[in-house]
Amino acid sequence: MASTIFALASAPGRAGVAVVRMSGPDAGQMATALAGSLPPPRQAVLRRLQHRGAEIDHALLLWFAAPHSFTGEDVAEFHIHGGRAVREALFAALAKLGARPAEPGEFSRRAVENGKLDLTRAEAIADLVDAETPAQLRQALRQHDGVLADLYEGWRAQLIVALGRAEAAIDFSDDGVGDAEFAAAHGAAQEISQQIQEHMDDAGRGESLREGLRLTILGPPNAGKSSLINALARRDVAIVADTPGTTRDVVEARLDLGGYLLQVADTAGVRQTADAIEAEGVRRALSHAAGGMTLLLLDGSLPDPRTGLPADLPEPDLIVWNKADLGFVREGISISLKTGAGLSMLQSMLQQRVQQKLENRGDSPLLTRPRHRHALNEALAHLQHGLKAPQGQPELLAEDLRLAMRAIGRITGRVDVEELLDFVFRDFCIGK
Ligand SMILES: Nc1nc2c(ncn2[C@@H]2O[C@H](COP(=O)(O)OP(=O)(O)OP(=O)(O)O)[C@@H](O)[C@H]2O)c(=O)[nH]1
Ligand SMILES: [Mg+2]
Repeated sequence: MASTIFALASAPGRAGVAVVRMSGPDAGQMATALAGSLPPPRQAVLRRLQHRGAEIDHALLLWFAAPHSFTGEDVAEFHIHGGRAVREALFAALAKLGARPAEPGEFSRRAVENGKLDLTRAEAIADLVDAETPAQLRQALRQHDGVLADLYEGWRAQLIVALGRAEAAIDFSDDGVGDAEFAAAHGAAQEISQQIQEHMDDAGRGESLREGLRLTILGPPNAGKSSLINALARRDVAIVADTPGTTRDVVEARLDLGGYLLQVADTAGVRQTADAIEAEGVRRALSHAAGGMTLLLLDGSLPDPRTGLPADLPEPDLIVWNKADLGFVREGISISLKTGAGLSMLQSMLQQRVQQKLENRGDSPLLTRPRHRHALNEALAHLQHGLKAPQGQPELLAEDLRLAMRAIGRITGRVDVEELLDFVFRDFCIGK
Protein backbone atom coordinates (compact mmCIF):
# COMPACT_ATOMS: atom_id res chain seq x y z
CA MET A 1 0.00 0.00 0.00
CA ALA A 2 1.24 3.47 -0.90
CA SER A 3 2.52 5.65 1.89
CA THR A 4 1.07 9.06 2.61
CA ILE A 5 3.43 11.80 1.53
CA PHE A 6 3.64 15.55 2.05
CA ALA A 7 5.64 18.42 0.63
CA LEU A 8 5.79 22.16 0.40
CA ALA A 9 4.20 22.90 -3.00
CA SER A 10 5.09 26.59 -2.98
CA ALA A 11 8.60 28.08 -3.08
CA PRO A 12 10.75 27.72 0.03
CA GLY A 13 11.45 30.78 2.15
CA ARG A 14 9.32 33.40 3.87
CA ALA A 15 6.06 34.24 2.12
CA GLY A 16 2.52 35.43 2.81
CA VAL A 17 1.08 32.01 2.18
CA ALA A 18 2.68 28.60 1.76
CA VAL A 19 0.93 25.57 0.29
CA VAL A 20 1.58 22.14 1.77
CA ARG A 21 0.18 19.21 -0.12
CA MET A 22 -0.43 15.73 1.26
CA SER A 23 -1.40 12.66 -0.73
CA GLY A 24 -2.09 9.04 0.14
CA PRO A 25 -4.53 6.68 1.81
CA ASP A 26 -4.18 8.30 5.25
CA ALA A 27 -4.46 11.90 4.06
CA GLY A 28 -8.08 12.20 5.20
CA GLN A 29 -7.49 10.77 8.61
CA MET A 30 -4.39 12.89 9.17
CA ALA A 31 -6.07 16.09 8.00
CA THR A 32 -8.97 15.32 10.32
CA ALA A 33 -6.56 14.81 13.20
CA LEU A 34 -5.13 18.29 12.64
CA ALA A 35 -8.22 20.25 11.56
CA GLY A 36 -11.03 18.49 13.46
CA SER A 37 -12.98 17.51 10.36
CA LEU A 38 -12.76 17.49 6.59
CA PRO A 39 -14.51 20.06 4.43
CA PRO A 40 -16.62 18.87 1.47
CA PRO A 41 -14.36 18.08 -1.54
CA ARG A 42 -12.93 21.10 -3.40
CA GLN A 43 -14.20 23.68 -0.92
CA ALA A 44 -11.80 25.84 0.99
CA VAL A 45 -12.55 26.22 4.68
CA LEU A 46 -10.72 28.12 7.38
CA ARG A 47 -9.54 25.80 10.13
CA ARG A 48 -7.49 25.98 13.27
CA LEU A 49 -4.73 23.41 12.92
CA GLN A 50 -3.44 21.79 16.08
CA HIS A 51 -1.63 18.66 17.08
CA ARG A 52 -1.79 17.12 20.56
CA GLY A 53 -3.00 20.39 22.01
CA ALA A 54 -0.30 22.53 20.40
CA GLU A 55 -1.52 25.22 17.98
CA ILE A 56 0.02 25.19 14.52
CA ASP A 57 -1.83 27.84 12.50
CA HIS A 58 -5.11 29.21 11.20
CA ALA A 59 -5.14 27.81 7.71
CA LEU A 60 -7.24 27.15 4.66
CA LEU A 61 -7.86 23.47 4.15
CA LEU A 62 -8.87 21.89 0.86
CA TRP A 63 -9.89 18.29 0.43
CA PHE A 64 -9.86 16.22 -2.75
CA ALA A 65 -11.25 12.72 -2.40
CA ALA A 66 -9.77 9.96 -4.57
CA PRO A 67 -9.86 9.54 -7.49
CA HIS A 68 -10.74 13.19 -8.23
CA SER A 69 -7.41 14.70 -7.29
CA PHE A 70 -4.11 15.54 -8.93
CA THR A 71 -2.52 12.25 -7.87
CA GLY A 72 -5.69 10.19 -8.05
CA GLU A 73 -5.31 9.49 -4.32
CA ASP A 74 -6.89 11.26 -1.36
CA VAL A 75 -5.26 14.68 -1.23
CA ALA A 76 -5.38 17.42 1.40
CA GLU A 77 -3.95 20.87 0.82
CA PHE A 78 -3.08 23.26 3.62
CA HIS A 79 -2.70 26.94 2.79
CA ILE A 80 -0.78 28.09 5.81
CA HIS A 81 1.01 31.30 6.72
CA GLY A 82 4.33 31.17 4.93
CA GLY A 83 6.75 31.39 7.85
CA ARG A 84 9.41 28.92 8.75
CA ALA A 85 8.07 28.11 12.23
CA VAL A 86 4.53 27.44 10.93
CA ARG A 87 5.87 25.23 8.18
CA GLU A 88 8.15 23.27 10.48
CA ALA A 89 5.36 22.77 13.04
CA LEU A 90 3.03 21.38 10.36
CA PHE A 91 5.74 19.13 8.91
CA ALA A 92 6.59 17.79 12.37
CA ALA A 93 2.92 17.07 13.10
CA LEU A 94 2.44 15.29 9.76
CA ALA A 95 5.54 13.20 10.34
CA LYS A 96 4.31 12.24 13.82
CA LEU A 97 1.01 11.19 12.29
CA GLY A 98 2.93 8.81 10.02
CA ALA A 99 3.28 10.71 6.74
CA ARG A 100 6.67 11.11 5.12
CA PRO A 101 8.26 13.90 3.05
CA ALA A 102 7.76 13.32 -0.68
CA GLU A 103 10.63 12.55 -3.04
CA PRO A 104 11.20 14.98 -5.91
CA GLY A 105 8.47 14.50 -8.51
CA GLU A 106 6.62 11.93 -6.38
CA PHE A 107 3.21 13.62 -6.65
CA SER A 108 3.42 13.66 -10.46
CA ARG A 109 4.73 10.13 -10.46
CA ARG A 110 1.72 8.95 -8.51
CA ALA A 111 -0.51 10.87 -10.91
CA VAL A 112 1.06 8.93 -13.81
CA GLU A 113 0.82 5.62 -11.98
CA ASN A 114 -2.85 6.24 -11.26
CA GLY A 115 -3.59 7.12 -14.88
CA LYS A 116 -4.27 10.82 -14.19
CA LEU A 117 -1.43 11.98 -16.44
CA ASP A 118 0.59 10.47 -19.24
CA LEU A 119 4.35 10.96 -19.18
CA THR A 120 4.37 13.85 -21.67
CA ARG A 121 1.86 15.76 -19.55
CA ALA A 122 3.92 15.06 -16.42
CA GLU A 123 6.97 16.43 -18.24
CA ALA A 124 4.91 19.46 -19.25
CA ILE A 125 4.29 20.21 -15.58
CA ALA A 126 8.04 20.31 -14.97
CA ASP A 127 8.40 22.56 -18.04
CA LEU A 128 5.63 24.87 -16.84
CA VAL A 129 7.38 25.28 -13.52
CA ASP A 130 10.69 25.99 -15.29
CA ALA A 131 9.31 28.22 -18.07
CA GLU A 132 11.02 31.61 -18.10
CA THR A 133 9.72 33.10 -21.33
CA PRO A 134 6.33 33.35 -23.07
CA ALA A 135 7.38 30.93 -25.85
CA GLN A 136 8.45 28.30 -23.31
CA LEU A 137 5.19 28.80 -21.46
CA ARG A 138 3.15 28.37 -24.66
CA GLN A 139 4.96 25.18 -25.57
CA ALA A 140 4.61 23.72 -22.08
CA LEU A 141 0.90 24.58 -21.91
CA ARG A 142 0.22 22.95 -25.28
CA GLN A 143 2.07 19.86 -24.13
CA HIS A 144 0.07 19.89 -20.91
CA ASP A 145 -3.09 20.10 -23.00
CA GLY A 146 -1.97 16.81 -24.52
CA VAL A 147 -0.91 17.77 -28.05
CA LEU A 148 2.14 15.51 -27.87
CA ALA A 149 0.25 12.74 -26.10
CA ASP A 150 -2.40 12.90 -28.84
CA LEU A 151 0.20 12.82 -31.60
CA TYR A 152 2.13 9.86 -30.17
CA GLU A 153 -0.97 7.99 -29.01
CA GLY A 154 -2.39 8.55 -32.49
CA TRP A 155 0.61 6.90 -34.10
CA ARG A 156 0.47 4.07 -31.63
CA ALA A 157 -3.22 3.53 -32.38
CA GLN A 158 -2.46 3.44 -36.10
CA LEU A 159 0.32 0.94 -35.44
CA ILE A 160 -2.06 -1.25 -33.49
CA VAL A 161 -4.41 -1.29 -36.47
CA ALA A 162 -1.52 -2.03 -38.86
CA LEU A 163 -0.35 -4.79 -36.57
CA GLY A 164 -3.84 -6.28 -36.57
CA ARG A 165 -3.73 -6.37 -40.35
CA ALA A 166 -0.28 -7.95 -40.40
CA GLU A 167 -1.56 -10.59 -37.97
CA ALA A 168 -4.51 -11.18 -40.30
CA ALA A 169 -2.06 -11.59 -43.19
CA ILE A 170 -0.34 -14.34 -41.21
CA ASP A 171 -3.64 -16.08 -40.47
CA PHE A 172 -4.98 -15.88 -43.98
CA SER A 173 -1.74 -16.38 -45.83
CA ASP A 174 -3.30 -19.00 -48.08
CA ASP A 175 -5.84 -16.82 -49.79
CA GLY A 176 -5.97 -13.39 -51.45
CA VAL A 177 -7.15 -11.76 -48.20
CA GLY A 178 -3.66 -12.25 -46.78
CA ASP A 179 -2.04 -10.30 -49.58
CA ALA A 180 -4.48 -7.42 -49.22
CA GLU A 181 -3.95 -7.27 -45.46
CA PHE A 182 -0.19 -7.34 -45.90
CA ALA A 183 -0.37 -4.48 -48.40
CA ALA A 184 -2.54 -2.45 -46.03
CA ALA A 185 -0.18 -3.03 -43.09
CA HIS A 186 2.83 -2.20 -45.23
CA GLY A 187 1.22 0.99 -46.53
CA ALA A 188 0.34 2.10 -43.01
CA ALA A 189 3.87 1.45 -41.78
CA GLN A 190 5.22 3.56 -44.62
CA GLU A 191 2.84 6.39 -43.90
CA ILE A 192 3.56 6.44 -40.17
CA SER A 193 7.32 6.26 -40.65
CA GLN A 194 7.11 9.25 -42.98
CA GLN A 195 5.13 11.22 -40.41
CA ILE A 196 7.62 10.36 -37.67
CA GLN A 197 10.49 11.36 -39.94
CA GLU A 198 8.89 14.76 -40.63
CA HIS A 199 8.23 15.31 -36.94
CA MET A 200 11.88 14.57 -36.12
CA ASP A 201 13.18 16.73 -38.95
CA ASP A 202 12.78 19.92 -36.96
CA ALA A 203 16.40 20.99 -36.37
CA GLY A 204 15.86 20.51 -32.65
CA ARG A 205 13.54 23.52 -32.43
CA GLY A 206 11.29 22.29 -29.65
CA GLU A 207 14.18 21.02 -27.56
CA SER A 208 16.12 24.28 -27.94
CA LEU A 209 13.03 26.26 -27.14
CA ARG A 210 12.56 24.31 -23.94
CA GLU A 211 16.17 24.44 -22.85
CA GLY A 212 17.00 27.87 -24.26
CA LEU A 213 19.21 28.53 -27.25
CA ARG A 214 22.92 28.99 -26.58
CA LEU A 215 24.86 31.92 -27.94
CA THR A 216 28.60 31.99 -27.25
CA ILE A 217 30.46 35.26 -27.67
CA LEU A 218 33.91 34.50 -29.04
CA GLY A 219 36.74 36.82 -30.02
CA PRO A 220 40.26 37.97 -29.31
CA PRO A 221 41.09 39.57 -25.94
CA ASN A 222 39.85 43.13 -25.40
CA ALA A 223 37.37 43.03 -28.28
CA GLY A 224 34.61 43.96 -25.83
CA LYS A 225 32.99 40.56 -25.25
CA SER A 226 32.32 41.19 -21.57
CA SER A 227 31.01 44.67 -22.40
CA LEU A 228 28.62 43.01 -24.87
CA ILE A 229 27.17 40.47 -22.45
CA ASN A 230 26.67 43.25 -19.91
CA ALA A 231 24.88 45.38 -22.49
CA LEU A 232 22.65 42.50 -23.63
CA ALA A 233 21.80 41.44 -20.09
CA ARG A 234 21.45 45.08 -18.96
CA ARG A 235 23.43 44.31 -15.82
CA ASP A 236 26.98 43.88 -14.68
CA VAL A 237 27.48 40.17 -15.37
CA ALA A 238 31.19 40.14 -16.27
CA ILE A 239 34.23 42.22 -15.37
CA VAL A 240 35.27 44.72 -18.03
CA ALA A 241 38.87 45.96 -18.00
CA ASP A 242 41.40 47.20 -20.51
CA THR A 243 43.80 44.39 -19.56
CA PRO A 244 43.71 41.80 -22.36
CA GLY A 245 42.86 38.39 -20.91
CA THR A 246 40.52 39.66 -18.17
CA THR A 247 37.84 36.98 -18.56
CA ARG A 248 38.88 33.38 -17.91
CA ASP A 249 35.72 31.53 -16.95
CA VAL A 250 32.62 31.14 -19.09
CA VAL A 251 30.14 33.69 -17.72
CA GLU A 252 26.49 33.13 -18.59
CA ALA A 253 23.36 35.27 -18.62
CA ARG A 254 19.81 34.29 -19.55
CA LEU A 255 17.86 36.68 -21.76
CA ASP A 256 14.28 36.81 -22.89
CA LEU A 257 14.61 37.75 -26.54
CA GLY A 258 11.19 38.37 -28.02
CA GLY A 259 9.74 35.62 -25.86
CA TYR A 260 12.49 33.08 -26.52
CA LEU A 261 15.11 32.11 -23.98
CA LEU A 262 18.66 32.83 -25.05
CA GLN A 263 21.57 31.73 -22.89
CA VAL A 264 24.43 34.06 -23.72
CA ALA A 265 27.96 33.14 -22.69
CA ASP A 266 30.92 35.49 -22.41
CA THR A 267 34.24 33.71 -22.78
CA ALA A 268 37.99 34.21 -22.47
CA GLY A 269 39.62 36.07 -25.36
CA VAL A 270 41.05 33.53 -27.79
CA ARG A 271 44.82 33.84 -28.27
CA GLN A 272 48.05 31.86 -27.91
CA THR A 273 49.19 32.23 -24.33
CA ALA A 274 51.86 30.87 -22.01
CA ASP A 275 49.63 31.45 -18.98
CA ALA A 276 48.19 28.04 -18.00
CA ILE A 277 45.04 29.55 -16.44
CA GLU A 278 44.31 31.72 -19.44
CA ALA A 279 44.97 28.75 -21.76
CA GLU A 280 42.38 26.75 -19.82
CA GLY A 281 39.98 29.69 -20.30
CA VAL A 282 40.58 29.59 -24.06
CA ARG A 283 39.96 25.84 -24.11
CA ARG A 284 36.68 26.32 -22.24
CA ALA A 285 35.67 29.13 -24.60
CA LEU A 286 36.12 26.97 -27.67
CA SER A 287 34.46 23.93 -26.19
CA HIS A 288 31.48 25.98 -25.04
CA ALA A 289 31.10 27.37 -28.55
CA ALA A 290 30.60 23.89 -29.97
CA GLY A 291 26.87 23.21 -29.99
CA GLY A 292 24.84 26.39 -30.22
CA MET A 293 25.17 29.71 -32.03
CA THR A 294 28.36 31.73 -31.97
CA LEU A 295 28.94 35.45 -32.28
CA LEU A 296 32.44 36.53 -33.23
CA LEU A 297 33.20 39.96 -31.79
CA LEU A 298 36.13 41.84 -33.30
CA ASP A 299 37.70 45.22 -32.59
CA GLY A 300 37.10 47.02 -35.90
CA SER A 301 39.57 49.78 -35.10
CA LEU A 302 42.57 47.44 -35.24
CA PRO A 303 44.52 47.00 -38.47
CA ASP A 304 44.32 43.23 -38.10
CA PRO A 305 41.32 42.42 -35.88
CA ARG A 306 41.71 38.65 -36.12
CA THR A 307 45.25 38.49 -34.74
CA GLY A 308 45.74 35.45 -32.55
CA LEU A 309 42.58 33.63 -33.60
CA PRO A 310 43.20 30.03 -34.66
CA ALA A 311 42.71 29.35 -38.36
CA ASP A 312 40.30 26.49 -37.58
CA LEU A 313 37.93 28.64 -35.51
CA PRO A 314 34.42 27.42 -36.37
CA GLU A 315 32.47 29.65 -38.77
CA PRO A 316 30.44 32.01 -36.55
CA ASP A 317 26.72 32.60 -37.01
CA LEU A 318 27.31 36.32 -36.71
CA ILE A 319 30.35 38.62 -37.01
CA VAL A 320 30.12 41.91 -35.15
CA TRP A 321 32.60 44.80 -35.29
CA ASN A 322 32.97 46.69 -32.02
CA LYS A 323 34.46 50.09 -31.07
CA ALA A 324 32.78 51.97 -33.95
CA ASP A 325 33.34 55.15 -31.91
CA LEU A 326 37.03 54.89 -32.80
CA GLY A 327 36.10 55.35 -36.44
CA PHE A 328 36.34 52.65 -39.13
CA VAL A 329 34.38 51.29 -42.05
CA ARG A 330 33.69 47.54 -42.12
CA GLU A 331 31.23 45.40 -43.96
CA GLY A 332 28.48 43.98 -41.74
CA ILE A 333 27.28 44.96 -38.28
CA SER A 334 29.25 47.65 -36.49
CA ILE A 335 28.50 48.67 -32.94
CA SER A 336 30.02 50.71 -30.15
CA LEU A 337 29.56 49.33 -26.70
CA LYS A 338 31.01 52.58 -25.40
CA THR A 339 28.27 54.80 -26.93
CA GLY A 340 25.58 52.14 -27.44
CA ALA A 341 25.48 52.81 -31.19
CA GLY A 342 24.18 49.87 -33.24
CA LEU A 343 23.22 47.88 -30.17
CA SER A 344 19.47 47.89 -30.76
CA MET A 345 20.05 46.80 -34.36
CA LEU A 346 22.20 43.93 -33.13
CA GLN A 347 19.51 42.97 -30.64
CA SER A 348 16.78 42.85 -33.25
CA MET A 349 19.03 40.89 -35.55
CA LEU A 350 19.71 38.37 -32.77
CA GLN A 351 16.02 38.18 -32.06
CA GLN A 352 15.35 37.44 -35.72
CA ARG A 353 17.96 34.67 -35.76
CA VAL A 354 16.59 33.12 -32.59
CA GLN A 355 13.06 33.28 -33.89
CA GLN A 356 14.14 31.68 -37.16
CA LYS A 357 15.79 28.86 -35.26
CA LEU A 358 13.02 28.24 -32.74
CA GLU A 359 9.73 29.27 -34.24
CA ASN A 360 7.28 26.50 -35.00
CA ARG A 361 6.47 26.87 -38.67
CA GLY A 362 3.56 24.49 -38.86
CA ASP A 363 0.57 23.56 -36.78
CA SER A 364 1.92 20.24 -35.62
CA PRO A 365 3.50 20.21 -32.19
CA LEU A 366 7.27 20.25 -31.79
CA LEU A 367 9.36 17.49 -30.34
CA THR A 368 10.45 18.79 -26.93
CA ARG A 369 12.71 16.24 -25.28
CA PRO A 370 15.68 14.03 -26.18
CA ARG A 371 13.83 11.18 -24.44
CA HIS A 372 11.05 11.40 -27.02
CA ARG A 373 13.53 11.73 -29.90
CA HIS A 374 15.33 8.61 -28.73
CA ALA A 375 12.13 6.55 -28.62
CA LEU A 376 10.98 7.86 -32.01
CA ASN A 377 14.33 7.02 -33.52
CA GLU A 378 13.96 3.51 -32.26
CA ALA A 379 10.41 3.24 -33.60
CA LEU A 380 11.55 4.55 -36.96
CA ALA A 381 14.38 2.02 -37.16
CA HIS A 382 11.93 -0.83 -36.49
CA LEU A 383 9.49 0.49 -39.09
CA GLN A 384 12.19 0.85 -41.70
CA HIS A 385 13.36 -2.67 -40.97
CA GLY A 386 9.79 -3.96 -41.15
CA LEU A 387 9.19 -2.28 -44.50
CA LYS A 388 11.83 -4.56 -45.99
CA ALA A 389 9.81 -7.67 -45.10
CA PRO A 390 8.83 -9.60 -48.23
CA GLN A 391 5.14 -10.13 -48.93
CA GLY A 392 5.32 -13.82 -48.14
CA GLN A 393 6.54 -13.13 -44.58
CA PRO A 394 4.02 -10.93 -42.81
CA GLU A 395 5.31 -12.22 -39.46
CA LEU A 396 8.51 -10.22 -39.99
CA LEU A 397 6.54 -7.03 -40.59
CA ALA A 398 4.28 -7.80 -37.61
CA GLU A 399 7.23 -8.18 -35.27
CA ASP A 400 8.69 -4.82 -36.27
CA LEU A 401 5.32 -3.12 -35.99
CA ARG A 402 5.02 -4.50 -32.48
CA LEU A 403 8.48 -3.19 -31.53
CA ALA A 404 7.76 0.23 -33.07
CA MET A 405 4.49 0.41 -31.17
CA ARG A 406 6.23 -0.36 -27.89
CA ALA A 407 8.92 2.26 -28.52
CA ILE A 408 6.26 4.92 -29.10
CA GLY A 409 4.23 3.69 -26.16
CA ARG A 410 7.21 4.38 -23.92
CA ILE A 411 6.93 8.12 -24.68
CA THR A 412 3.53 8.45 -23.08
CA GLY A 413 4.06 5.53 -20.72
CA ARG A 414 1.21 3.52 -22.17
CA VAL A 415 2.54 0.16 -23.16
CA ASP A 416 -0.46 -2.04 -22.87
CA VAL A 417 -0.48 -5.54 -24.25
CA GLU A 418 -4.09 -6.02 -23.14
CA GLU A 419 -5.18 -3.35 -25.57
CA LEU A 420 -3.45 -5.10 -28.42
CA LEU A 421 -5.01 -8.44 -27.52
CA ASP A 422 -8.41 -6.77 -27.43
CA PHE A 423 -7.88 -5.37 -30.88
CA VAL A 424 -6.60 -8.57 -32.39
CA PHE A 425 -9.38 -10.60 -30.84
CA ARG A 426 -12.04 -8.17 -32.00
CA ASP A 427 -10.67 -8.20 -35.53
CA PHE A 428 -10.68 -11.99 -35.56
CA CYS A 429 -14.40 -12.05 -35.10
CA ILE A 430 -15.27 -9.46 -37.71
CA GLY A 431 -16.52 -11.04 -40.89
CA LYS A 432 -15.60 -14.55 -39.84
N1 LIG B 1 36.48 52.79 -27.35
C1 LIG B 1 35.79 51.69 -27.04
N2 LIG B 1 36.22 50.90 -26.06
C2 LIG B 1 35.50 49.80 -25.75
C3 LIG B 1 34.32 49.48 -26.44
N3 LIG B 1 33.84 48.32 -25.93
C4 LIG B 1 34.68 47.96 -24.96
N4 LIG B 1 35.70 48.84 -24.84
C5 LIG B 1 36.83 48.79 -23.90
O1 LIG B 1 37.64 47.71 -24.29
C6 LIG B 1 38.26 47.14 -23.14
C7 LIG B 1 38.02 45.66 -23.11
O2 LIG B 1 36.63 45.41 -22.91
P1 LIG B 1 36.09 44.02 -22.39
O3 LIG B 1 34.62 44.06 -22.52
O4 LIG B 1 36.66 43.71 -21.07
O5 LIG B 1 36.72 43.08 -23.49
P2 LIG B 1 36.80 41.49 -23.54
O6 LIG B 1 36.65 41.10 -24.95
O7 LIG B 1 35.85 40.92 -22.58
O8 LIG B 1 38.28 41.22 -23.08
P3 LIG B 1 38.90 39.90 -22.42
O9 LIG B 1 38.03 39.46 -21.31
O10 LIG B 1 40.24 40.33 -21.96
O11 LIG B 1 38.99 38.87 -23.50
C8 LIG B 1 37.68 47.87 -21.94
O12 LIG B 1 38.58 48.87 -21.54
C9 LIG B 1 36.41 48.49 -22.48
O13 LIG B 1 36.03 49.65 -21.80
C10 LIG B 1 33.89 50.35 -27.48
O14 LIG B 1 32.87 50.17 -28.13
N5 LIG B 1 34.67 51.44 -27.73
MG1 LIG C 1 36.09 39.70 -21.00
